[in-house]
Amino acid sequence: MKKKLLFIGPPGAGKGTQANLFCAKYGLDHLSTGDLLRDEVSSGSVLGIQASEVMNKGELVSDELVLSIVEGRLLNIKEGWLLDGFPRNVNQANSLSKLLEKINQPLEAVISINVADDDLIKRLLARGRDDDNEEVIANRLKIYNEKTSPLIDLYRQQGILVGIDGNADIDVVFSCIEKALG
Ligand code: B4P
Repeated sequence: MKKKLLFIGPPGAGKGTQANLFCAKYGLDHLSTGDLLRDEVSSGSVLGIQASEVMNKGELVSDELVLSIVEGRLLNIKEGWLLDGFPRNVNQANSLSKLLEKINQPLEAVISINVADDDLIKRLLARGRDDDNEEVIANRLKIYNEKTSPLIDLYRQQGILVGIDGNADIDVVFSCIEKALG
């Protein structure tokens, strides 16, 4: 089983859902920038307050903040890891590739989870987090299409991209991911 992974996909595709299941079963460290940022927000720190304003508009938090969080965590992981929701733009992807080169741990596979926009919107509205309302979801999808989706081609060119159909029950999607990484 591959152990240095990245899950990518639009908001609500199920990156976090699948990453939690995968890490629990295979003992990988789960690095979700969304969760780490929400922890920062809950702590009430100055950085958390700034991040919360950005997240509640559906924008991307600054690369500087996200990179410092990821770098600190990745440097301390001994076994496998799964990046969930990072990188989200070309600058973050370039920084990640330099960091992975430095620690000599190349990415082994990128799982791209695909779900139709209408279903994404339904799922997120049903979840109802602070950043899950119609206006903010529309902005998150726009930013995903503009800034994050170009990374899919980048990883395809590197020969490590696997596309997964996310329009199915959670356990069915999970089995497809396991099969792809086995
Ligand atoms: P994230 O926390 O990464 O969340 P997400 O993209 O909205 O959701 P995800 O795809 O993980 O969906 P989930 O499994 O929860 O980002 C939130 C915000 O943080 C961003 O907008 C941004 O502001 C900031 N941020 C994060 N990373 C950043 C970075 N690198 N740089 C800058 N800013 C960053 O699933 C969603 C719902 O669907 C759940 O309710 C789930 O139960 C349901 N679901 C999942 N799979 C399903 C299935 N197969 N069928 C039916 N429902 C399903």
